[in-house]
Amino acid sequence: MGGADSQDWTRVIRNCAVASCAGSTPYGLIPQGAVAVAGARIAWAGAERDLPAHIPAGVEVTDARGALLTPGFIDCHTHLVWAGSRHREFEQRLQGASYEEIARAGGGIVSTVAATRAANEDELLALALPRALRLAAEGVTCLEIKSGYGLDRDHELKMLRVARRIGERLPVTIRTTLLAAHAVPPEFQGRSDAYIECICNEILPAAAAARLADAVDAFCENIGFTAAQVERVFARARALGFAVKLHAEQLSNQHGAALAARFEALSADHLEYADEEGIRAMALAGTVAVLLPAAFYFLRETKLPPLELLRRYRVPVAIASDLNPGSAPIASLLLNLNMACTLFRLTAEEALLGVTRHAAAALGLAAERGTIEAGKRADLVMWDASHPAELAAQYGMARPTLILKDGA
Ligand code: DI6
Ligand code: FE
Repeated sequence: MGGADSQDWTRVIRNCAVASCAGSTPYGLIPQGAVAVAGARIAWAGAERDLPAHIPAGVEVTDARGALLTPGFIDCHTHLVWAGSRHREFEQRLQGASYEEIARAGGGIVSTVAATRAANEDELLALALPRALRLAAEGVTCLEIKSGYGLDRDHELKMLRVARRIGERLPVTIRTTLLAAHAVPPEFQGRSDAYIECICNEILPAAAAARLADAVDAFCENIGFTAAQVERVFARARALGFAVKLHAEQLSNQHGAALAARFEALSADHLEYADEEGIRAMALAGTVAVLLPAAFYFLRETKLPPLELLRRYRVPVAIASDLNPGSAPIASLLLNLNMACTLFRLTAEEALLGVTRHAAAALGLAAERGTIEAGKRADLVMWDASHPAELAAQYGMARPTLILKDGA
């Protein structure tokens, strides 16, 4: 893995179990490994025995004493900017109301919209920062944040500005996604096609001009938007140069996965109700499957995503928190790592690749991040653990002891 030319090294972490998440061996594991950093990038990774005998003076050397080293974690699907609370809805669901019934009755996403529209940028930032900090404290060094609770041009752009400001306040790379097609806002109730027109003609161009979004997403669902409506949003988004991703087959089969693949989406997310046609289309398009166990768990869903089909068609599987106030108010990617195995039956290795290498691919960042390989950004996490399977095999005990973001 790269030549051990130590002249431009700034830091070496040695005597560690390196789960590189690269290559094709389990975890890309280098049991007695070492990693050298040069500024913001990984300069070399390999076996401890291949380190140069003499490490130049001035290079900071950390003896990991056998501790586990992983790539920085990437949470590739969150809605963590919002105001208000959905605890009333939680109580309604405990009384037997379903998520869909509540949404159709005007609750759900729309109830968070009112509170988010009423909050200004600074108030939203003050609410969102602690959530992002919780994720960063678990080793998340790259985070995707969606809009979707503004549902008009000014409030959607306000949300995206807040998301960007989180990246200025925390050592976390932020990727922003415009999710104006999340729900129909009150002023367009009963006129969903008119709202789609507003998204295509007003909100998307404004986000493109302001350069506030890295991708465009939509909620393709019977309580969201139809495949035909999503197709109009995606056609406009791609014409404006956006990458796309899609909330697909979360509660029913709308053939959203195949639609996402047709637009060469970076990812299709949720996928509990995806069928073989959709999975095959994703495989051919290189679209990543993002599974969201916290939403499955919190909504007490029973239909498991088709993991065997995803494996058979070799579709990369990512795992993300889906952190949002309604369906996944759980600010922990580590818990999702465990639930990916306990609920969805991923292996511990698949789950770790799901929050590193495949999560990077779901954000279009595979060339830069997600594995410990020479040339990639030096986003690294050392853990008070010694084997990578420990991270999925428990919750709340394995903690980061060192987090490097771009080498610092
Ligand atoms: N699917 C979800 O589970 C979230 N958004 C989506 O499209 C729910 C968002 C919310 O309930 O606030
Ligand atoms: Fe989501």
